[in-house]
Amino acid sequence: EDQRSLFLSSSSHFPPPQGVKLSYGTSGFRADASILQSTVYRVGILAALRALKTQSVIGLMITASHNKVSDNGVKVADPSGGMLSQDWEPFADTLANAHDPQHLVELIAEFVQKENITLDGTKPVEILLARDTRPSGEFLLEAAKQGIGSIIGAVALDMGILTTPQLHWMVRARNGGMKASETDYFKQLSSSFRCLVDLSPSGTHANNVDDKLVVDGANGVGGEKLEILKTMLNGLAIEVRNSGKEGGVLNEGVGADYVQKEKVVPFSFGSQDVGLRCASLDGDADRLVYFIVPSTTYANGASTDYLKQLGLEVTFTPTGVKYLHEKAAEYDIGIYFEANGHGTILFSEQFLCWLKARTTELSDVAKGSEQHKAALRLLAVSELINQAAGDALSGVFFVEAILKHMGWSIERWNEIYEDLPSRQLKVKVVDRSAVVTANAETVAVTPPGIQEAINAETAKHPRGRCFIRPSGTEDVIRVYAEASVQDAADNLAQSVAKLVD
Ligand code: 16G
Ligand code: ZN
Repeated sequence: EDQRSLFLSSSSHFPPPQGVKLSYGTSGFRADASILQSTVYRVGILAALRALKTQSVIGLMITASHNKVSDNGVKVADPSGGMLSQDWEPFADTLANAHDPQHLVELIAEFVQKENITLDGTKPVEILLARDTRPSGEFLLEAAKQGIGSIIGAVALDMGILTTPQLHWMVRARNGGMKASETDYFKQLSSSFRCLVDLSPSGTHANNVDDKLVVDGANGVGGEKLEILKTMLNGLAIEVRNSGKEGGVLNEGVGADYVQKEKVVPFSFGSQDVGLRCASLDGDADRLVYFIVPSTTYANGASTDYLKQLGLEVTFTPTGVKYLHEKAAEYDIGIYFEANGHGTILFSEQFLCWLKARTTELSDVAKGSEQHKAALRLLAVSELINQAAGDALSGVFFVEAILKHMGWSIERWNEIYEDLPSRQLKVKVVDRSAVVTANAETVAVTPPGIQEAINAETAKHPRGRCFIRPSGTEDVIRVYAEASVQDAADNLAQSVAKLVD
Protein backbone atom coordinates (compact mmCIF):
# COMPACT_ATOMS: atom_id res chain seq x y z
CA GLU A 1 0.00 0.00 0.00
CA ASP A 2 2.89 2.35 0.82
CA GLN A 3 4.34 1.45 -2.50
CA ARG A 4 1.09 2.24 -4.28
CA SER A 5 0.67 5.71 -2.86
CA LEU A 6 4.34 6.46 -3.41
CA PHE A 7 3.85 5.72 -7.11
CA LEU A 8 0.67 7.64 -7.53
CA SER A 9 2.15 10.78 -6.06
CA SER A 10 5.45 10.60 -7.92
CA SER A 11 4.13 9.51 -11.31
CA SER A 12 1.61 12.33 -11.43
CA HIS A 13 4.58 14.67 -11.93
CA PHE A 14 5.55 12.86 -15.12
CA PRO A 15 2.67 12.80 -17.60
CA PRO A 16 3.61 11.08 -20.87
CA PRO A 17 3.79 13.18 -24.06
CA GLN A 18 0.54 13.27 -26.05
CA GLY A 19 0.19 11.54 -29.38
CA VAL A 20 3.62 9.89 -29.40
CA LYS A 21 4.21 6.17 -29.40
CA LEU A 22 7.57 5.33 -27.85
CA SER A 23 9.51 2.18 -28.52
CA TYR A 24 12.62 0.79 -26.79
CA GLY A 25 14.25 0.45 -30.22
CA THR A 26 17.67 -0.83 -31.17
CA SER A 27 19.40 0.82 -28.25
CA GLY A 28 16.83 2.20 -25.84
CA PHE A 29 14.39 5.10 -26.14
CA ARG A 30 15.43 8.09 -28.21
CA ALA A 31 13.57 11.29 -29.05
CA ASP A 32 13.72 15.03 -28.81
CA ALA A 33 14.86 15.69 -25.23
CA SER A 34 11.86 17.92 -24.52
CA ILE A 35 9.43 14.99 -24.58
CA LEU A 36 11.55 12.43 -22.71
CA GLN A 37 11.06 13.27 -19.05
CA SER A 38 8.25 10.83 -18.39
CA THR A 39 10.04 8.12 -20.38
CA VAL A 40 13.21 8.47 -18.35
CA TYR A 41 11.20 8.46 -15.12
CA ARG A 42 9.59 5.19 -16.18
CA VAL A 43 12.88 3.66 -17.24
CA GLY A 44 14.08 4.56 -13.73
CA ILE A 45 11.26 2.37 -12.41
CA LEU A 46 12.16 -0.37 -14.88
CA ALA A 47 15.85 -0.31 -13.88
CA ALA A 48 14.90 -0.51 -10.20
CA LEU A 49 12.65 -3.52 -10.84
CA ARG A 50 15.37 -5.15 -12.92
CA ALA A 51 17.86 -4.67 -10.07
CA LEU A 52 15.42 -6.17 -7.57
CA LYS A 53 14.63 -9.07 -9.85
CA THR A 54 18.29 -9.92 -10.52
CA GLN A 55 19.50 -8.83 -7.07
CA SER A 56 22.39 -7.14 -8.86
CA VAL A 57 23.70 -3.72 -9.76
CA ILE A 58 21.99 -2.26 -12.86
CA GLY A 59 22.98 0.71 -15.02
CA LEU A 60 20.90 3.51 -16.49
CA MET A 61 22.52 5.65 -19.19
CA ILE A 62 21.15 8.92 -20.53
CA THR A 63 22.51 9.53 -24.02
CA ALA A 64 21.50 9.86 -27.65
CA SER A 65 24.94 8.86 -28.90
CA HIS A 66 25.63 10.30 -32.38
CA ASN A 67 22.23 12.01 -32.74
CA LYS A 68 21.92 15.76 -32.71
CA VAL A 69 22.45 17.60 -29.46
CA SER A 70 18.76 18.44 -28.95
CA ASP A 71 17.89 14.73 -28.87
CA ASN A 72 18.42 12.50 -25.89
CA GLY A 73 17.76 8.92 -24.91
CA VAL A 74 17.86 6.36 -22.16
CA LYS A 75 18.92 2.75 -21.93
CA VAL A 76 19.50 0.10 -19.30
CA ALA A 77 22.63 -2.00 -18.67
CA ASP A 78 22.05 -5.50 -17.34
CA PRO A 79 24.10 -7.17 -14.55
CA SER A 80 26.59 -8.61 -17.07
CA GLY A 81 27.25 -5.09 -18.30
CA GLY A 82 25.46 -5.89 -21.57
CA MET A 83 22.19 -4.47 -22.85
CA LEU A 84 18.87 -4.99 -21.09
CA SER A 85 17.65 -8.54 -21.64
CA GLN A 86 15.44 -8.53 -24.72
CA ASP A 87 12.56 -10.27 -22.94
CA TRP A 88 12.08 -7.14 -20.80
CA GLU A 89 11.84 -4.81 -23.79
CA PRO A 90 8.08 -5.26 -24.28
CA PHE A 91 7.52 -4.25 -20.65
CA ALA A 92 9.70 -1.18 -21.24
CA ASP A 93 7.42 -0.21 -24.15
CA THR A 94 4.29 -0.82 -22.13
CA LEU A 95 5.56 1.30 -19.23
CA ALA A 96 6.68 4.16 -21.46
CA ASN A 97 3.29 4.35 -23.17
CA ALA A 98 1.02 3.97 -20.13
CA HIS A 99 -1.31 6.96 -20.30
CA ASP A 100 -2.08 7.81 -16.66
CA PRO A 101 -0.68 7.17 -13.15
CA GLN A 102 -3.46 4.74 -12.24
CA HIS A 103 -2.78 2.63 -15.30
CA LEU A 104 0.94 2.76 -14.67
CA VAL A 105 0.50 1.47 -11.12
CA GLU A 106 -1.63 -1.42 -12.34
CA LEU A 107 0.88 -2.39 -15.00
CA ILE A 108 3.69 -2.40 -12.48
CA ALA A 109 1.73 -4.38 -9.91
CA GLU A 110 0.88 -6.97 -12.53
CA PHE A 111 4.47 -7.26 -13.73
CA VAL A 112 5.89 -7.44 -10.20
CA GLN A 113 3.59 -10.33 -9.45
CA LYS A 114 4.33 -12.15 -12.68
CA GLU A 115 8.10 -11.80 -12.20
CA ASN A 116 7.89 -12.59 -8.50
CA ILE A 117 9.68 -9.42 -7.44
CA THR A 118 9.78 -8.61 -3.71
CA LEU A 119 9.07 -4.98 -2.93
CA ASP A 120 9.46 -4.95 0.85
CA GLY A 121 12.82 -3.20 0.89
CA THR A 122 14.54 -6.05 2.74
CA LYS A 123 17.15 -6.57 0.02
CA PRO A 124 18.25 -3.14 -1.17
CA VAL A 125 19.81 -2.82 -4.63
CA GLU A 126 21.78 -0.16 -6.48
CA ILE A 127 21.30 1.48 -9.85
CA LEU A 128 24.26 3.35 -11.34
CA LEU A 129 23.26 6.46 -13.28
CA ALA A 130 25.28 8.33 -15.85
CA ARG A 131 24.76 10.77 -18.72
CA ASP A 132 26.68 12.19 -21.66
CA THR A 133 27.45 15.91 -22.09
CA ARG A 134 24.03 16.90 -23.49
CA PRO A 135 22.60 19.85 -21.52
CA SER A 136 19.22 18.09 -21.24
CA GLY A 137 20.96 15.25 -19.38
CA GLU A 138 20.71 17.12 -16.13
CA PHE A 139 16.93 17.36 -15.85
CA LEU A 140 16.45 13.90 -17.34
CA LEU A 141 18.76 12.48 -14.69
CA GLU A 142 16.50 14.02 -12.08
CA ALA A 143 13.53 12.19 -13.63
CA ALA A 144 15.45 8.89 -13.51
CA LYS A 145 16.22 9.45 -9.82
CA GLN A 146 12.53 10.07 -9.12
CA GLY A 147 11.60 6.86 -10.90
CA ILE A 148 14.13 4.82 -8.95
CA GLY A 149 13.15 6.57 -5.73
CA SER A 150 9.55 5.49 -6.19
CA ILE A 151 10.52 1.84 -5.76
CA ILE A 152 11.14 0.81 -2.18
CA GLY A 153 14.55 -0.80 -1.75
CA ALA A 154 16.14 0.73 -4.86
CA VAL A 155 19.00 3.19 -4.43
CA ALA A 156 20.25 5.50 -7.21
CA LEU A 157 23.97 6.29 -7.41
CA ASP A 158 24.86 9.19 -9.68
CA MET A 159 28.20 8.47 -11.41
CA GLY A 160 28.21 11.80 -13.22
CA ILE A 161 29.14 12.41 -16.84
CA LEU A 162 30.54 9.20 -18.39
CA THR A 163 30.89 7.50 -21.75
CA THR A 164 28.31 4.76 -22.31
CA PRO A 165 30.97 2.01 -22.21
CA GLN A 166 32.36 3.35 -18.93
CA LEU A 167 28.98 2.87 -17.29
CA HIS A 168 28.60 -0.64 -18.74
CA TRP A 169 32.13 -1.44 -17.51
CA MET A 170 31.30 -0.22 -14.01
CA VAL A 171 28.13 -2.32 -13.82
CA ARG A 172 30.02 -5.41 -14.93
CA ALA A 173 32.91 -4.75 -12.55
CA ARG A 174 30.62 -4.13 -9.58
CA ASN A 175 28.72 -7.33 -10.14
CA GLY A 176 32.03 -9.19 -10.52
CA GLY A 177 32.99 -7.96 -7.06
CA MET A 178 35.68 -5.65 -8.40
CA LYS A 179 36.46 -2.00 -7.80
CA ALA A 180 34.55 0.09 -10.26
CA SER A 181 35.36 3.78 -9.98
CA GLU A 182 36.42 5.86 -12.95
CA THR A 183 39.98 5.78 -11.60
CA ASP A 184 39.86 1.97 -11.61
CA TYR A 185 38.71 2.06 -15.22
CA PHE A 186 41.55 4.38 -16.23
CA LYS A 187 44.06 2.27 -14.30
CA GLN A 188 42.96 -0.97 -15.92
CA LEU A 189 43.17 0.49 -19.42
CA SER A 190 46.53 2.14 -18.92
CA SER A 191 48.21 -0.80 -17.18
CA SER A 192 47.03 -3.42 -19.67
CA PHE A 193 48.11 -1.13 -22.51
CA ARG A 194 51.56 -0.82 -20.94
CA CYS A 195 51.68 -4.59 -20.53
CA LEU A 196 50.92 -5.17 -24.22
CA VAL A 197 53.51 -2.65 -25.33
CA ASP A 198 56.12 -4.25 -23.05
CA LEU A 199 55.30 -7.62 -24.57
CA SER A 200 55.79 -6.36 -28.13
CA PRO A 201 58.32 -8.59 -29.84
CA SER A 202 61.74 -6.97 -29.68
CA GLY A 203 63.20 -6.40 -33.10
CA THR A 204 59.86 -5.44 -34.63
CA HIS A 205 59.70 -2.01 -36.04
CA ALA A 206 57.65 -0.74 -33.12
CA ASN A 207 60.04 2.18 -32.88
CA ASN A 208 59.26 3.13 -36.45
CA VAL A 209 55.57 3.56 -35.70
CA ASP A 210 54.73 7.18 -35.27
CA ASP A 211 53.60 7.86 -31.71
CA LYS A 212 51.32 10.63 -32.84
CA LEU A 213 47.58 10.07 -32.97
CA VAL A 214 45.00 12.79 -33.54
CA VAL A 215 41.56 12.06 -32.13
CA ASP A 216 38.28 13.77 -33.00
CA GLY A 217 36.25 13.80 -29.78
CA ALA A 218 32.94 14.65 -31.54
CA ASN A 219 32.62 17.58 -29.09
CA GLY A 220 31.41 15.02 -26.55
CA VAL A 221 32.31 13.10 -23.46
CA GLY A 222 34.92 10.84 -25.12
CA GLY A 223 37.34 13.66 -25.86
CA GLU A 224 37.10 14.89 -22.30
CA LYS A 225 37.94 11.45 -20.88
CA LEU A 226 40.73 10.89 -23.36
CA GLU A 227 42.40 14.10 -22.19
CA ILE A 228 42.71 12.49 -18.75
CA LEU A 229 43.64 9.02 -19.94
CA LYS A 230 46.41 10.21 -22.24
CA THR A 231 48.37 11.64 -19.32
CA MET A 232 48.59 8.13 -17.82
CA LEU A 233 50.30 6.61 -20.86
CA ASN A 234 53.80 6.47 -22.25
CA GLY A 235 54.67 5.89 -25.86
CA LEU A 236 51.66 7.63 -27.34
CA ALA A 237 51.32 11.28 -28.20
CA ILE A 238 47.59 11.90 -28.42
CA GLU A 239 46.17 15.19 -29.57
CA VAL A 240 42.45 15.60 -28.93
CA ARG A 241 40.48 17.90 -31.21
CA ASN A 242 36.80 18.77 -31.00
CA SER A 243 36.88 18.02 -27.31
CA GLY A 244 33.85 20.25 -26.79
CA LYS A 245 35.90 22.86 -24.97
CA GLU A 246 36.48 24.89 -28.14
CA GLY A 247 32.79 25.69 -28.37
CA GLY A 248 31.85 23.26 -31.13
CA VAL A 249 28.46 21.54 -31.10
CA LEU A 250 28.14 17.84 -30.23
CA ASN A 251 28.14 15.63 -33.36
CA GLU A 252 27.88 18.61 -35.72
CA GLY A 253 30.30 18.10 -38.57
CA VAL A 254 32.32 15.87 -36.26
CA GLY A 255 32.26 12.33 -34.87
CA ALA A 256 32.49 8.74 -36.05
CA ASP A 257 29.00 8.62 -37.58
CA TYR A 258 29.68 11.69 -39.71
CA VAL A 259 33.10 10.45 -40.83
CA GLN A 260 31.93 6.96 -41.69
CA LYS A 261 28.61 7.81 -43.37
CA GLU A 262 29.60 10.98 -45.21
CA LYS A 263 33.16 9.81 -45.89
CA VAL A 264 34.60 13.20 -45.09
CA VAL A 265 37.06 14.36 -42.45
CA PRO A 266 35.64 16.00 -39.35
CA PHE A 267 35.80 19.73 -38.64
CA SER A 268 39.32 21.00 -37.83
CA PHE A 269 41.02 18.22 -39.83
CA GLY A 270 42.54 19.09 -43.17
CA SER A 271 45.53 19.11 -45.48
CA GLN A 272 47.89 19.78 -42.57
CA ASP A 273 47.06 16.29 -41.31
CA VAL A 274 47.90 14.28 -44.43
CA GLY A 275 49.85 11.19 -43.43
CA LEU A 276 48.82 11.36 -39.77
CA ARG A 277 46.99 8.58 -37.96
CA CYS A 278 43.55 9.91 -37.03
CA ALA A 279 40.58 8.47 -35.17
CA SER A 280 37.07 9.65 -34.50
CA LEU A 281 34.75 8.83 -31.58
CA ASP A 282 30.99 9.31 -31.48
CA GLY A 283 28.96 11.34 -28.99
CA ASP A 284 29.01 8.73 -26.21
CA ALA A 285 32.31 7.07 -27.22
CA ASP A 286 31.07 3.60 -28.06
CA ARG A 287 32.10 3.91 -31.70
CA LEU A 288 35.57 4.23 -33.10
CA VAL A 289 36.62 4.89 -36.70
CA TYR A 290 40.23 5.30 -37.81
CA PHE A 291 40.92 7.39 -40.88
CA ILE A 292 43.61 9.13 -42.82
CA VAL A 293 43.22 12.46 -44.55
CA PRO A 294 41.73 12.63 -47.14
CA SER A 295 40.27 9.11 -47.35
CA THR A 296 38.47 7.23 -44.56
CA THR A 297 38.82 3.55 -43.71
CA TYR A 298 35.74 1.55 -42.90
CA ALA A 299 34.79 -2.08 -42.99
CA ASN A 300 32.69 -3.55 -45.79
CA GLY A 301 32.07 -6.72 -47.80
CA ALA A 302 35.77 -7.03 -48.57
CA SER A 303 36.48 -7.33 -44.84
CA THR A 304 34.33 -10.46 -44.69
CA ASP A 305 36.33 -12.08 -47.47
CA TYR A 306 39.56 -11.12 -45.75
CA LEU A 307 38.50 -12.60 -42.40
CA LYS A 308 37.32 -15.82 -44.01
CA GLN A 309 40.58 -16.10 -45.85
CA LEU A 310 42.38 -15.89 -42.47
CA GLY A 311 40.46 -19.02 -41.50
CA LEU A 312 38.14 -17.28 -39.03
CA GLU A 313 34.50 -18.20 -38.67
CA VAL A 314 32.32 -15.30 -39.81
CA THR A 315 28.67 -14.93 -38.74
CA PHE A 316 26.05 -12.24 -39.40
CA THR A 317 23.32 -10.92 -37.12
CA PRO A 318 20.69 -8.22 -37.55
CA THR A 319 21.85 -4.62 -36.98
CA GLY A 320 22.38 -3.60 -33.38
CA VAL A 321 24.97 -4.25 -30.71
CA LYS A 322 22.59 -6.34 -28.62
CA TYR A 323 22.35 -9.03 -31.32
CA LEU A 324 26.06 -9.04 -32.03
CA HIS A 325 27.01 -9.14 -28.37
CA GLU A 326 24.74 -12.08 -27.68
CA LYS A 327 26.19 -14.02 -30.61
CA ALA A 328 29.81 -13.25 -29.73
CA ALA A 329 29.22 -14.51 -26.19
CA GLU A 330 28.82 -18.03 -27.61
CA TYR A 331 32.53 -18.31 -28.41
CA ASP A 332 35.77 -18.64 -26.43
CA ILE A 333 36.92 -15.53 -28.24
CA GLY A 334 34.10 -13.66 -29.95
CA ILE A 335 34.99 -10.55 -31.91
CA TYR A 336 32.15 -8.40 -33.21
CA PHE A 337 31.95 -5.16 -35.10
CA GLU A 338 29.69 -2.95 -37.17
CA ALA A 339 30.95 -0.86 -40.06
CA ASN A 340 29.90 2.26 -38.13
CA GLY A 341 32.58 1.64 -35.50
CA HIS A 342 30.75 -0.33 -32.78
CA GLY A 343 32.29 -3.52 -31.52
CA THR A 344 34.43 -5.31 -28.97
CA ILE A 345 35.90 -8.69 -28.03
CA LEU A 346 34.39 -11.16 -25.56
CA PHE A 347 36.36 -13.90 -23.82
CA SER A 348 34.53 -16.80 -22.20
CA GLU A 349 35.14 -17.29 -18.47
CA GLN A 350 36.18 -20.85 -19.17
CA PHE A 351 38.77 -19.80 -21.71
CA LEU A 352 40.21 -17.13 -19.42
CA CYS A 353 40.52 -19.66 -16.56
CA TRP A 354 42.30 -22.03 -18.87
CA LEU A 355 44.60 -19.24 -20.02
CA LYS A 356 45.39 -18.17 -16.46
CA ALA A 357 46.21 -21.74 -15.55
CA ARG A 358 48.59 -21.91 -18.51
CA THR A 359 50.49 -18.86 -17.36
CA THR A 360 50.94 -20.09 -13.78
CA GLU A 361 51.46 -23.82 -14.36
CA LEU A 362 54.42 -23.40 -16.64
CA SER A 363 57.86 -24.28 -15.31
CA ASP A 364 60.34 -21.48 -14.81
CA VAL A 365 62.06 -22.42 -18.02
CA ALA A 366 58.86 -22.14 -19.99
CA LYS A 367 58.21 -18.74 -18.49
CA GLY A 368 59.44 -16.19 -20.94
CA SER A 369 58.83 -18.60 -23.82
CA GLU A 370 56.85 -17.43 -26.81
CA GLN A 371 53.91 -19.48 -25.65
CA HIS A 372 53.98 -17.86 -22.23
CA LYS A 373 54.17 -14.39 -23.74
CA ALA A 374 51.27 -15.15 -26.06
CA ALA A 375 49.13 -16.19 -23.10
CA LEU A 376 50.11 -13.04 -21.18
CA ARG A 377 49.25 -10.94 -24.19
CA LEU A 378 45.81 -12.47 -24.51
CA LEU A 379 45.18 -11.86 -20.82
CA ALA A 380 46.24 -8.24 -21.20
CA VAL A 381 43.90 -7.88 -24.16
CA SER A 382 41.03 -9.26 -22.08
CA GLU A 383 41.74 -6.48 -19.55
CA LEU A 384 42.27 -3.70 -22.04
CA ILE A 385 39.25 -4.38 -24.18
CA ASN A 386 35.94 -3.45 -22.57
CA GLN A 387 34.01 -6.70 -22.35
CA ALA A 388 30.84 -5.04 -21.15
CA ALA A 389 30.38 -2.83 -24.22
CA GLY A 390 32.26 -1.62 -27.29
CA ASP A 391 34.38 1.26 -26.06
CA ALA A 392 36.12 3.82 -28.27
CA LEU A 393 38.67 4.70 -25.59
CA SER A 394 39.72 1.14 -24.90
CA GLY A 395 39.55 0.55 -28.68
CA VAL A 396 42.05 3.34 -29.34
CA PHE A 397 44.58 1.80 -26.98
CA PHE A 398 44.04 -1.68 -28.32
CA VAL A 399 44.59 -0.53 -31.90
CA GLU A 400 47.64 1.49 -30.89
CA ALA A 401 49.15 -1.52 -29.08
CA ILE A 402 48.60 -3.73 -32.12
CA LEU A 403 50.15 -1.20 -34.51
CA LYS A 404 53.17 -1.03 -32.23
CA HIS A 405 53.31 -4.81 -32.00
CA MET A 406 53.16 -5.24 -35.76
CA GLY A 407 55.32 -2.22 -36.50
CA TRP A 408 52.61 -0.97 -38.85
CA SER A 409 51.79 2.53 -40.04
CA ILE A 410 48.14 3.33 -40.66
CA GLU A 411 48.80 3.04 -44.41
CA ARG A 412 50.26 -0.45 -43.96
CA TRP A 413 47.22 -1.41 -41.88
CA ASN A 414 44.89 -0.03 -44.53
CA GLU A 415 46.57 -2.24 -47.12
CA ILE A 416 45.70 -5.60 -45.56
CA TYR A 417 42.68 -5.71 -47.85
CA GLU A 418 41.01 -3.32 -50.21
CA ASP A 419 37.52 -2.06 -49.46
CA LEU A 420 34.93 -2.31 -52.16
CA PRO A 421 33.47 1.09 -53.06
CA SER A 422 30.16 1.55 -51.23
CA ARG A 423 27.34 4.01 -50.77
CA GLN A 424 24.79 4.41 -47.99
CA LEU A 425 21.55 6.32 -48.45
CA LYS A 426 18.47 6.84 -46.36
CA VAL A 427 14.98 7.23 -47.71
CA LYS A 428 12.37 9.04 -45.63
CA VAL A 429 9.16 6.99 -45.50
CA VAL A 430 5.78 7.24 -43.83
CA ASP A 431 5.90 3.74 -42.41
CA ARG A 432 9.25 2.04 -42.11
CA SER A 433 7.64 -1.18 -40.88
CA ALA A 434 6.48 -1.78 -44.47
CA VAL A 435 9.93 -3.24 -45.06
CA VAL A 436 10.44 -6.56 -43.30
CA THR A 437 13.74 -8.42 -43.64
CA ALA A 438 15.03 -11.94 -43.02
CA ASN A 439 18.40 -13.72 -42.85
CA ALA A 440 20.17 -11.13 -40.71
CA GLU A 441 18.68 -8.31 -42.80
CA THR A 442 20.14 -9.54 -46.08
CA VAL A 443 16.76 -10.25 -47.72
CA ALA A 444 13.67 -8.01 -47.89
CA VAL A 445 10.55 -10.14 -47.50
CA THR A 446 8.04 -7.30 -47.88
CA PRO A 447 6.82 -5.31 -49.76
CA PRO A 448 6.23 -8.21 -52.16
CA GLY A 449 8.49 -8.20 -55.19
CA ILE A 450 10.97 -5.68 -53.86
CA GLN A 451 13.77 -8.20 -53.32
CA GLU A 452 13.43 -9.41 -56.91
CA ALA A 453 13.66 -5.81 -58.10
CA ILE A 454 16.77 -5.24 -55.95
CA ASN A 455 18.32 -8.41 -57.35
CA ALA A 456 17.70 -7.20 -60.88
CA GLU A 457 19.40 -3.84 -60.17
CA THR A 458 22.29 -5.53 -58.37
CA ALA A 459 22.92 -7.91 -61.27
CA LYS A 460 23.71 -4.94 -63.51
CA HIS A 461 26.92 -4.14 -61.61
CA PRO A 462 30.09 -6.22 -61.27
CA ARG A 463 30.58 -7.32 -57.63
CA GLY A 464 27.29 -5.64 -56.81
CA ARG A 465 25.67 -6.17 -53.38
CA CYS A 466 22.75 -4.21 -52.06
CA PHE A 467 20.59 -4.40 -48.93
CA ILE A 468 17.68 -2.45 -47.54
CA ARG A 469 16.36 -2.43 -43.99
CA PRO A 470 14.19 -0.27 -41.77
CA SER A 471 16.27 1.90 -39.42
CA GLY A 472 15.97 1.02 -35.74
CA THR A 473 16.49 4.62 -34.69
CA GLU A 474 14.87 6.92 -37.29
CA ASP A 475 11.84 6.90 -39.59
CA VAL A 476 13.84 5.94 -42.65
CA ILE A 477 14.76 2.96 -44.79
CA ARG A 478 18.50 2.43 -45.11
CA VAL A 479 20.02 1.45 -48.42
CA TYR A 480 23.52 0.03 -48.59
CA ALA A 481 25.22 -0.71 -51.92
CA GLU A 482 28.61 -2.00 -52.96
CA ALA A 483 30.17 -2.49 -56.39
CA SER A 484 33.55 -2.73 -58.05
CA VAL A 485 33.72 1.01 -58.76
CA GLN A 486 32.35 4.01 -56.88
CA ASP A 487 30.09 5.20 -59.69
CA ALA A 488 28.42 1.83 -59.86
CA ALA A 489 27.92 1.71 -56.08
CA ASP A 490 26.37 5.19 -56.22
CA ASN A 491 24.07 4.24 -59.11
CA LEU A 492 23.01 1.02 -57.49
CA ALA A 493 22.14 2.78 -54.24
CA GLN A 494 20.23 5.48 -56.13
CA SER A 495 18.16 3.08 -58.19
CA VAL A 496 17.27 0.92 -55.17
CA ALA A 497 16.38 4.05 -53.18
CA LYS A 498 13.88 4.85 -55.95
CA LEU A 499 12.32 1.40 -55.56
CA VAL A 500 11.79 2.08 -51.87
CA ASP A 501 10.40 5.58 -52.29
C1 16G B 1 22.14 1.96 -32.64
C2 16G B 1 22.94 0.75 -32.23
C3 16G B 1 23.89 0.30 -33.32
C4 16G B 1 23.21 0.21 -34.66
C5 16G B 1 22.44 1.47 -34.95
C6 16G B 1 21.64 1.28 -36.20
C7 16G B 1 23.83 0.30 -30.03
C8 16G B 1 24.72 0.77 -28.93
N1 16G B 1 23.74 1.10 -31.07
O1 16G B 1 22.95 3.09 -32.71
O2 16G B 1 24.41 -0.95 -32.94
O3 16G B 1 24.17 0.01 -35.66
O4 16G B 1 21.55 1.73 -33.88
O5 16G B 1 20.80 2.36 -36.37
O6 16G B 1 23.20 -0.74 -29.96
P1 16G B 1 19.89 2.41 -37.65
O7 16G B 1 19.01 1.19 -37.60
O8 16G B 1 19.17 3.70 -37.54
O9 16G B 1 20.84 2.38 -38.81
ZN1 ZN C 1 27.23 5.79 -29.58
